[in-house]
Order: sequence, then structure tokens, then C-alpha cells
Amino acid sequence: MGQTSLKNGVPIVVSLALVFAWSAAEREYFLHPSNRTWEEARNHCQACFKDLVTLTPENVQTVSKLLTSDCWVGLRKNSTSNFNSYSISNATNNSTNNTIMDPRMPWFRWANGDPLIFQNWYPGWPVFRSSLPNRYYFVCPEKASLETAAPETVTPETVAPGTGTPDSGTPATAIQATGNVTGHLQETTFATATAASTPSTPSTPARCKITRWPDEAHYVLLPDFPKPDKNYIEDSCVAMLSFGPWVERVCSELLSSICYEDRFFGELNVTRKTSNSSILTWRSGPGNITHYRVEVTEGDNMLKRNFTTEDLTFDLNSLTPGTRYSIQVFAVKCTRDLNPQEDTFYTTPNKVEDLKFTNVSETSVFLNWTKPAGNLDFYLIKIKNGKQISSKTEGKEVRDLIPGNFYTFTVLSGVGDNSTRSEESIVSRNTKPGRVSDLRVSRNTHHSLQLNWKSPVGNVSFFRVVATINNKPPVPQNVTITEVNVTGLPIGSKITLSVTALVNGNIEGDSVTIDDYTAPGPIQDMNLSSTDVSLNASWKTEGDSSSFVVELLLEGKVDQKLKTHFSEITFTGLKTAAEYNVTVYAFNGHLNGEPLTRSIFTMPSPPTKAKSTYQDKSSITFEWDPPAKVGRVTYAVGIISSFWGHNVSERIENKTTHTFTGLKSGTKYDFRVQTVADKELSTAATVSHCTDADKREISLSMMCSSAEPLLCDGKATRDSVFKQLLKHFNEVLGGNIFWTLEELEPK
Ligand SMILES: *C1O[C@H](CO)[C@@H](O)[C@H](O)[C@H]1NC(C)=O
Ligand SMILES: *[C@@H]1O[C@H](CO)[C@@H](O)[C@H](O)[C@H]1NC(C)=O
Ligand SMILES: *[C@@H]1O[C@H](CO)[C@@H](O)[C@H](O)[C@H]1NC(C)=O
Ligand SMILES: *[C@@H]1O[C@H](CO)[C@@H](O)[C@H](O)[C@H]1NC(C)=O
Ligand SMILES: *[C@@H]1O[C@H](CO)[C@@H](O)[C@H](O)[C@H]1NC(C)=O
Ligand SMILES: *[C@@H]1O[C@H](CO)[C@@H](O)[C@H](O)[C@H]1NC(C)=O
Ligand SMILES: *[C@@H]1O[C@H](CO)[C@@H](O)[C@H](O)[C@H]1NC(C)=O
Ligand SMILES: *[C@@H]1O[C@H](CO)[C@@H](O)[C@H](O)[C@H]1NC(C)=O
Ligand SMILES: *[C@@H]1O[C@H](CO)[C@@H](O)[C@H](O)[C@H]1NC(C)=O
Ligand SMILES: *[C@@H]1O[C@H](CO)[C@@H](O)[C@H](O)[C@H]1NC(C)=O
Ligand SMILES: *[C@@H]1O[C@H](CO)[C@@H](O)[C@H](O)[C@H]1NC(C)=O
Ligand SMILES: *[C@@H]1O[C@H](CO)[C@@H](O)[C@H](O)[C@H]1NC(C)=O
Repeated sequence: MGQTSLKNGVPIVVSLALVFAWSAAEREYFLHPSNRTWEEARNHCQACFKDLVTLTPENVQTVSKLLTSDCWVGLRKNSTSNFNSYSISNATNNSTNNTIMDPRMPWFRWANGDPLIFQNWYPGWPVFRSSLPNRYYFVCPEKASLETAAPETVTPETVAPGTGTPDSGTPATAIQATGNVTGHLQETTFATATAASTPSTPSTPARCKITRWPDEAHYVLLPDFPKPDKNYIEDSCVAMLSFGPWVERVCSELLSSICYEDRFFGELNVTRKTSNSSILTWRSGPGNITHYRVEVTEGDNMLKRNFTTEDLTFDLNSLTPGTRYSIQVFAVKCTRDLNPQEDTFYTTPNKVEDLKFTNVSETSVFLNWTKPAGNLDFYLIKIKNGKQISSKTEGKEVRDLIPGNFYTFTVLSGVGDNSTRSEESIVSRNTKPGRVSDLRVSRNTHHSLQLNWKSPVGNVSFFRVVATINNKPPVPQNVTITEVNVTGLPIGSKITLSVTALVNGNIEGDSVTIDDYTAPGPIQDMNLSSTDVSLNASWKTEGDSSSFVVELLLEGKVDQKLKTHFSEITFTGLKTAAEYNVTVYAFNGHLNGEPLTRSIFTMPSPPTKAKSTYQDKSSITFEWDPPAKVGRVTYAVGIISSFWGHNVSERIENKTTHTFTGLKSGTKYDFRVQTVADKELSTAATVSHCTDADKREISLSMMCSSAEPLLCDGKATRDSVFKQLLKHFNEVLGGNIFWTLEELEPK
């Protein structure tokens, strides 16, 4: 009955299973310095913890560090208290059935039922009975077979109630009990053994009570043997010395003690989380829990609330949306907080408000919204194709979109651990369609233009083409292809054309604009007029062409080329008497209208400074200066005497002097000289001059009778005859010929 048999007796399988169980739980150890008996210490441990400490190779270090003095541990020689826990190992495995040790062995199990797989006795302990068995001879006389019974030896420690039926053939009357009583003592002897086990005084014989037989009880005095073992304690409890090893002590001794408890791992569930409420449920703690304390922490605020042991749930209300709450539920046992059951959770944040587009471009949109009541940690923007972006602020630009596509944007508010999100706020629309490219005009006619372009990247439902003419209201046109022939335009006009891509009926992209012209009309009605050094051209055309190109050609070469915005032009500084061609066409940007050419001569320049350099009775010589800037020139010269009706004209070339002969004497001639160019004559330079007079006297006799003598008087008075005569000649002859009138006194 020693350590060896203990070790051999404990089945390996059983202890392994329990080792696993130990390692799964984390044990905590508590030293209680107050002096208690082993029984009190154990009761206290069971009330406020789990039990008295159980020592294993793993925890012995930890526990021994707590020690300040000798302490009770959970081991007692008397193992009757272990019966209940014994069935645990039995039930676990059928195969152990036959190998289970007799539970009545001392030191068999720890107080909590754990098997004793580790021992650390101080040398000399435990103390056993001396090797000589204490023999108790006792006789339980039975009338019928008193003499026949063989004495048996009984070891008191092992005596336990038998359950078998008495062996009726051999009823025991005198028994000598040794270590093994099975099958011999039956139930007849257990009580005697108990009585005999504690012979307090050797002189007092133990009594044997036989209860089995109904007739009467027989009490037998047993001889006593003095007990040789001084340190032997019949019902010892184990104390751990402050330096670690174990010794037996009397259980009623007052010592401090060490309790243990498995660390409590509960489970706190937070359910039915909404934006402002949730429900907490938790596990009941082990043993005699007095109450539960719930601590709800939000930022720097903490709410504490006590709950009774029946109440394992707490309805949290009036919470702030989108906020992190951390919860601790402490089970309180003997005023001690057990390891808390913990959880943190977020309330659902509120959905964002006023979600709208603040800017939409071709490849991006700017979303803005307002922060909802409560808290949140970030916003999440979901785009249709599964893309997600997050934002810390109440606005976000979403980039890399396709122009003109329809997008749905979902904005949610989120919390730090992504455990919950708000409801969705949704907006959707098309991005702006792109700008058309390569817009160009071709096939300009008088009344139409052909427009071509390339469709932009992305989505377009149709194009709007607008032709604006001057300030007239525009004429829009919708097309789905990328070309259009714009018709009905005014001739020769500047047309502003713009093409805009649209999607979804009315979402417009940026317009692309181009200016061009319808083909200019022909020049009509050109009028030319010229002087000797200038030329004026004016014309008309249909339409409102912005400019004209005017070419002035001389002898087939371009002399001047001008662009004008007016439909009239004057060239100056021209050569005289030269044939100029004037070609005019309307010009609009790159288009020329049909040209019109007319020609005209510049007027010749007149000669100047005509004068007479010589005259006699029948001839006059005239001289003049030639016109400026002239080379070879023809002059038309002429002389007229209006009196004689004499008219001479001639053409001469390259001379600036001419003599007229065969003239009448004393006559005034009017001379003119003109430059001749083509059929045109320049203005004339004129001078009058008289031939020398061949004087003759003609006498004219007149009879003058007058009532008034003075009237016939040659002199003086107004109405004199002479004066009238003078007047008459003046009228007839004038200055055209040489004449004088003189009055001769009557002889
Ligand atoms: C105990 O009794 C059984 C059966 O009677 C026997 O087989 C066994 O040897 C005995 N043991 C001792 C130690 O006497
Ligand atoms: C326990 O008893 C010892 C000896 O009797 C004494 O020294 C010690 O102070 C006691 N401890 C307490 C906590 O009462
Ligand atoms: C064993 O201890 C229990 C209490 O733990 C006690 O009731 C019982 O009488 C003791 N038995 C013996 C044989 O000492
Ligand atoms: C084993 O346990 C069962 C019930 O769990 C019980 O009926 C049986 O008697 C036990 N066996 C022994 C040897 O204790
Ligand atoms: C235990 O034994 C019973 C009957 O002896 C049997 O029905 C059962 O299956 C066994 N269980 C195991 C785990 O071996
Ligand atoms: C286990 O022990 C019980 C009683 O001691 C017995 O009835 C049962 O048959 C045993 N089982 C096995 C598998 O030996
Ligand atoms: C917590 O929830 C789980 C799963 O629903 C459940 O199995 C468990 O019993 C709950 N615990 C408590 C303390 O309510
Ligand atoms: C539980 O503990 C309280 C106070 O600590 C005590 O009054 C009560 O009797 C204990 N109950 C049990 C069953 O131990
Ligand atoms: C909870 O109970 C403890 C112990 O009974 C007490 O000290 C504390 O004030 C209580 N707290 C609340 C919030 O009721
Ligand atoms: C939109 O949000 C951005 C970023 O938060 C901010 O800068 C901008 O001012 C907001 N615009 C409007 C109109 O709220
Ligand atoms: C929360 O979710 C977003 C999007 O799913 C992710 O980008 C972010 O990293 C997550 N944050 C955490 C803390 O899991
Ligand atoms: C062109 O489209 C716009 C926008 O859908 C519409 O208002 C307009 O009536 C359409 N014009 C023509 C000529 O179809």
C-alpha cells in the first residue's frame, strides 16, 4: 500500500484524458492567508472559487511562488469524498471497466476529483502504519456455528460495507480480518471494523456488533494491540510547505490555503444591432455568482449597471448611430470580478443625406452629400461595375468614367471595423458625352455645306447640329450619324456651325464650333469709271460676302491686288491712257466666287500751258507742254474762228508745237490741244490768239438829224448815235476780228 501501487493502479488512459482537460482551461490561483481548517478552507474555496488547489507538474512552480507560509492543498487521505467524481472516469471508456482501482484507497484523488498523478512529498511523508499489521481479534459469536468459523485478519482502513449475501453455509462467528476481506466478511462485519479502527485507548477493547442476525446483537470485546506509529495520522490532510514539498497535517489545524478557479471565458452576444439600440446577452458565471455588472463604454463615457443572476440580458437603447461601444460584463463572486465577457460593436450609422452631383464632366463626377446625425468613420462610394472608393469627407470625385455612360452611385456611411454599414443613398445619371473631333466642312455650295466629324469616345445617342447665320435664330437639327448636309443656307455667307453630342435625351456634351462660308455668288453689274490717274470700280453681288478680291491688270500683268470689304474701290496713281483690266471676285475664307472682269482705259492727261509763240497775218504757231508721264503721244489740235466759221483740226504725233497756216488776218482763233488715247481725248488745253491785222479803213457816212442836236454829237452822251453804232458793231463783230470805229468830224 505505497506509492508504487498507486502509480501502477492509475490507468494510463484515464489520466491522459484528464491532462487534456486541464490544459484546455486556464487556472488561476488565489492565496488565502486567513487561518482555516482544511474543511473550512475547502468550503471557502468551493463557495468563492472552484476548489482547493490541485498540484500538477505544470502548475507547481506557479503555485509555490504564491506561498508565504504552509498552506492547505486539495488532498486528503480520506478519500470517501471522492466517490462522486470516480464515476467520471468510468463513464468515459468501457475498456477501463475492469482495471479501475478500488476507490477506497488513500491518496487516490484530489479533492476536485482529479487523479493523483504527481506527488512531491517531503522526505518521510506520507507516514504509514508499521509493517506489522494491527491485528484485531474479535469474535462475533453465533450460537449455531461459533466453533467452526475460521478467524480472519482485517485491516481497518480497507473495511467498507459489503453488499453481498451472507454465506449461509459458513456463517462467521470468529473472524480474524487481514488486508483482504472480499467474499468472507460480507456485510456482517463492516461496523465492527469501523469501531475497531480507532482504538483510542489500547486498554479498551473494541466491540463487535453483529447486526445481521435478527435474534439479537452480540457485542464482543476485542483484544487491543498498542499502536506503534507515532507520526501516523489516521485522517490526514496535505499541506504544502512554504518551500514546496508536502507533508501530512491534522485536518483541523489552522492554516492558510490556496484556491483555484478555471479562468472564466464566457460569451457576450450583441444582437439586433440597429442605429440606436441593441441587445446584450451573456453566459452565467460558474458557482455562486452574486450579480453581474455591465459596463458600456463609448469614448470617455461609461455606463455601469448591475444585474441579478437571473437576468442575463440587457436592452441598450438611445445609442448614438455609427458609434463604437465596448461592453464588459463582469460576473461578481464573493465581491471578486471574474474575467469579463467582452465585446465591442458599432451601431449602424445613418444614411447620408442630400446626395447630389455638384459637378459632372465627361470622365468624372463630383458627388456631395451632408453628414448624417451621429458618428461614422468613413464613406464608401460604390460604382455600378463593382468598384468602390472611400472618402473621409462629405464629397468625392469619381474619376475614370466613360463619357456619356449611365452610372449609378451608391453612398453609404461605414464604421471602423466594417461590421455594419448604413442604408444606401443612390443617385444616378449619365456622364457628359465627349466632344466630337475632326469637325470639318466640305462641298460648300451656294446654299449648302457638308459637315463631317468623328464620334467621341463613349456613349452618344445623337448629335445636334446648329447652323447660326449672323444673328438670326439658329436652326437645330438632330442626327444619329456623323455627317450632315446643311441646306437652305444663304449664298456667300458666314455660317457658324456647331455639333454637340447628347445622351439620354438632354444631357449635352461640349459643343464644337466651326465657321465656314457658303460659296460666294458671282459679281454682278461692275461699273468702271476712270480719270487720267485713277480708276473707280463698283459692283454688286448676291449674299453678304465679307470680302472681295480685286485685281487690276495692266497689259496682262497684275498691277495691284487688293482685298476689300466694300463693294467699291478706287485705284489711283495709274498710268494715263492705259487699258486696265479689273477682275473682281468675292472671297469667303477659302472660297472664291465667280470672277467678273471688265476693262477700261484711263483718261489721257491733257497737255498744258498752251500758248502762241508766233503769228503773222495768215498763220499762228502754238506750243504746249506735254502731259506728265507720257511717252509717245498723239495730240488732237484744232483751231476755230467762230466769226468766220473756220474750223481746222488735225492729229499730230510727238510734237508739242503746231503752226496753222492759211488763216485770215486780224482774226481771233481759239486754239485747243488734246491728248489722244484710243478713242478718248483728254481734256483740252486752250488759248486764243489773233492773227496780225491787215488794216483797211472803211468810211461810213451817215446823215444824222435829230431834234436834239446833242444826240448826233459823236461824243459823250449815252444815247448818242455813235454809241448805238458802237454797240451794234460790238454785237456783230465782237472781239472776233480786229476792228475799230472812229468818228470823223463832218467836213
Ligand atoms: C484476497 O482474496 C482473493 C479471493 O479470495 C484472493 O484471490 C487473494 O489472493 C486475496 N489476497 C490477499 C492479499 O490475501
Ligand atoms: C495564522 O496563525 C498563525 C499561527 O497561529 C499566526 O502567526 C498567523 O498570524 C495567523 N494568520 C492569520 C491571517 O490570522
Ligand atoms: C472521511 O472524511 C469525511 C469528510 O470529508 C468524513 O465524513 C468521514 O467520516 C471520514 N472517514 C474516515 C474513515 O475518516
Ligand atoms: C460505472 O459507471 C456506471 C454508470 O455510470 C455504474 O453503473 C457502474 O456501476 C460503474 N462501475 C463501477 C465499477 O463503478
Ligand atoms: C460501452 O459498453 C456498452 C455495453 O457494455 C456498449 O453498448 C457501448 O457501446 C460501449 N461504449 C463504448 C464507447 O465503447
Ligand atoms: C463493467 O462493470 C459492470 C459492473 O461492475 C459490468 O456489469 C459490466 O459488464 C462491465 N463491462 C465490461 C465491458 O466489462
Ligand atoms: C451567442 O450566440 C451563439 C450563436 O447564435 C449561440 O450559440 C450562443 O448560445 C449565444 N450565447 C449567448 C450567451 O447568448
Ligand atoms: C452565495 O453567496 C451568498 C453571499 O456570498 C450567500 O449568502 C449564499 O448563501 C451563497 N449561496 C450558496 C448556495 O452558496
Ligand atoms: C452594483 O453592486 C455593487 C455591489 O453590490 C455596488 O457596490 C454598486 O454600487 C452597484 N452598482 C450599481 C450601478 O448599482
Ligand atoms: C463637396 O465636397 C468637397 C469635398 O468634401 C468640398 O470641398 C466642396 O466644397 C463640396 N461642395 C459642395 C457644393 O458642398
Ligand atoms: C472596410 O471595407 C473597405 C471596403 O470593402 C476596405 O477598403 C477597408 O479596408 C475595410 N476596412 C477594414 C478595417 O476592414
Ligand atoms: C432634338 O432633340 C432635342 C432634345 O431631345 C429635342 O428637344 C428637339 O425637339 C429635337 N429636335 C428635332 C428637330 O428633332
